[in-house]
Amino acid sequence: MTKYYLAVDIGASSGRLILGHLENGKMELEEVHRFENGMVKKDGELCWEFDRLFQEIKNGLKKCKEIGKIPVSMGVDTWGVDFVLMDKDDKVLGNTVGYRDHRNEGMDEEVYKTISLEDLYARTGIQKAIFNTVYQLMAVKTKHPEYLEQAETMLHVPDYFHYLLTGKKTCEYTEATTGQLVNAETKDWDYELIDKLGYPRKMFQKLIMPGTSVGHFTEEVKAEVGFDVEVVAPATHDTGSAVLAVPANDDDFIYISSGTWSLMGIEREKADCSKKSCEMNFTNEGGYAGRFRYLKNIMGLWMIQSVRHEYDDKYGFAEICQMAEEAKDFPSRVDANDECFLSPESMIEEVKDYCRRTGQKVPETLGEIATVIYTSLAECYAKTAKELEEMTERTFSRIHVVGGGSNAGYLNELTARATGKEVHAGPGEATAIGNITAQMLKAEEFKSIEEARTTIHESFGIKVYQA
Ligand code: LRH
Repeated sequence: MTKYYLAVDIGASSGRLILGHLENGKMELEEVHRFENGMVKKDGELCWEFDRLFQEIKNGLKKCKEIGKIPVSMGVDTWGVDFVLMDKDDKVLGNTVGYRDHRNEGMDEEVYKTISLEDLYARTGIQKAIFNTVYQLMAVKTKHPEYLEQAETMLHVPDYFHYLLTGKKTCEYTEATTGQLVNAETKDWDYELIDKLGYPRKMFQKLIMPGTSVGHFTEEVKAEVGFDVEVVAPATHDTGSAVLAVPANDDDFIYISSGTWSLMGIEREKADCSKKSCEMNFTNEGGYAGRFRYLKNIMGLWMIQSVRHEYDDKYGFAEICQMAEEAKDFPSRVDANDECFLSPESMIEEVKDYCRRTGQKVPETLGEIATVIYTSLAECYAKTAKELEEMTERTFSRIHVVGGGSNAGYLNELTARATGKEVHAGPGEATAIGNITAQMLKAEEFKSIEEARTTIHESFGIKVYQA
C-alpha cells in the first residue's frame, strides 16, 4: 500500500495541501488543495485570517478523504515570527496581527532600553528585523499590556494550527528561532532574556525538534474530516523546510529560498554570533537536525507580488517577467532591503518615489517597474554572495534557487550574470517537499538527509543557468 505524507504549506500569499509519496525511488507530489492568503485590515491593523485558514486546512483534509488518500502523517509549516497569545480558556487575545503591521515601529528602541542590539545578537544569533517576535511582543506590551497579563500561552502560527488540529500545545524549534528569543548556544528559550524584557515565562511552551510527534486529531476535527492522522512537526518555519529540500549534498553552493522573501545563505553546524556578523546583519536560523541557516532576508518577490496586485492581478508572473525583459535597459535601481518596501501603501509609488529621491529615472510602465525590481534583486543577491564569501573566507561556485520564485526565469538569468555563478533553479515546491521529507525521515523512509536530498535531486527537474 502506498504511504502518503501530507504537507500543509502556508506562505504569505497562498496555502497548499500537498501529498507526497515514494514510487520507484522517486518522490511524487500531488496538490490536493490550494487557497489564497494575505493580510487584511481589521480595526486599522494588518491581520491574518486564522479561522479561514484553519477551515481551508480542514477542506483540504476532506479532499484527501474524498480521493481515498489518507496520509500516514501530516505537518504544517508557515512563515516565521508571527504568533497568537491565548488566555486561561485558550481564547486568542486581541487581533491576529501580522508582521507587516505598523505596530512594530519604534519597538527596537524600546527593546534596546533593556538590552543592546549587539547583546541581543550575541545571545540569539538572529538578525535584526523590526518584525521579529521580540519586537512584536514589545508592541503588545506597550500598546496592550492587558493581553500580556492575561496570556497563558504563546504559539507561533504553525504551532497554533497544530494545536487546533490536536489540542496539544507545542513550540517547534525552527520557527521559534525566528522570533529572536531562543539562545543559539543552548537551542532553548533564552529565559534570562525573556525575564529581562518582562515577557511572562509561563507562556513559552517547551520546544520540540522537527520530527517530533505532536499528537492525533481532536474528536472534533476527526468528526469533521472523517479520519484521524498523526501530526508530526516538520521544520515548521517554511525556510527551514525549503532548505532541507535543496537538491545537493556537497557544500559548494549558496541557496536562495525564493518566495515572498528571498532567503539567501548557507548551512552551518555552528552559529556565528560575532560582532562582524551582527554588523553585516546575517542571521543564524535554527534548522533541521540542529544545523543553522546562515543567511540574509532579502525583500524578495513581495515587491513584484505587490505591484502585480496593484494591477488587479491582471498579469501572470511569467508575463511580468517578459515585460521586464522587454524593458531591460531601464537604468534605475533600488535597495531591495530598504524598510520603505516592507509595507508601503502602494509599492508602485514607493519604487517610483525611491528613484525620484535618489535622482534616478522614474519608471512608468509595469515592465519598467518590474525590471527595476528584478535587476535590483539580482544586484542584492550578488552583494550578499560576496558578503557570505567574506564571512566564511571561501568561495562558492553555484547558487540553488528553490521555492516558487525559482520559476522566475528572467530573475535567474540576471542572478547568474550579476553573481558570476551557475544558477540551479528548482524544485518550485521545495517547502512542501522539505515538510514531507521531515515526516519521511521520521518514518524511516530515508536513512539520512543525504539520501533524502539525492532522491529530491533525482525526482524534480532542475534548470541550470550559466553565469
Ligand atoms: C519566509 C519567512 C522568512 C521570515 C518571514 C517573516 O516566508 O518565513 O523566513 O523572515 O517569512
